[in-house]
Amino acid sequence: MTITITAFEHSPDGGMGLARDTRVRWALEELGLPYEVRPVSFAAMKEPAHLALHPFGQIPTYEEGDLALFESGAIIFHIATHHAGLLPDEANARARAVTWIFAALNTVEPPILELVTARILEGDKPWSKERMQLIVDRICQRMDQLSARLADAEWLDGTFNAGDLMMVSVLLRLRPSGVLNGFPSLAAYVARGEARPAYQRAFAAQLAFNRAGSA
Ligand code: GTB
Repeated sequence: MTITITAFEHSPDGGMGLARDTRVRWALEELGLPYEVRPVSFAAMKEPAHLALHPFGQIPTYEEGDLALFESGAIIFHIATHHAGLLPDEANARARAVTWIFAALNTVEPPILELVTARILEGDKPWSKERMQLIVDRICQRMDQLSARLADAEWLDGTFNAGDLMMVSVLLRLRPSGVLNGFPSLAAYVARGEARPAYQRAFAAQLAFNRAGSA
């Protein structure tokens, strides 16, 4: 059955790979699963046809036969549980990998998103600088804890799995702020993720897609 995902028709980042279709593409590339991408404009995202797929009018979505999913975490969890290669076989290791997916989305991503939102929506407020510093402090606390856990390991728990894919994807969003540079072991961890051929293919595909869209 054909897998179809949705992506921005024109990503605001111009193809830097920060929109969340990239992480879904990455998971599909890791598993060698072919997929199609349907571009969606900002206007179309809020139209009934797309809202039927995604109640919040966002990308990415995932369609395969009768199944329609939204939320990048749920999509990657679905892909990883239905195809071998992104989750360990051993039950406890598998549960720990799933824990890292949740940790990336629930514990690490929120303050990173808060920083992005504060920059875009509150950057002109008189209190913006102080608020931004508070958010950066919260992010740094998480980065300290994460780098302590990663220590000298290559990946978070044994071999690369969907937990690392999600964590690297979340940390990539932090890079434009420069905060990641303060955590060399995490910057190296992200670079290891980016160096994976599947990530490279996913990144190149979304870049080509964005360039074609803006041509
Ligand atoms: N929790 C959902 C998930 O994980 O799938 C969040 C989905 C989401 O935020 N989608 C965004 C979206 O559709 C795109 S990825 N936004 C349009 C809207 O809400 O109307 C977030 C994103 C957007 C832009 C950049 N960028 O340009 O750098 C990076 C990330």
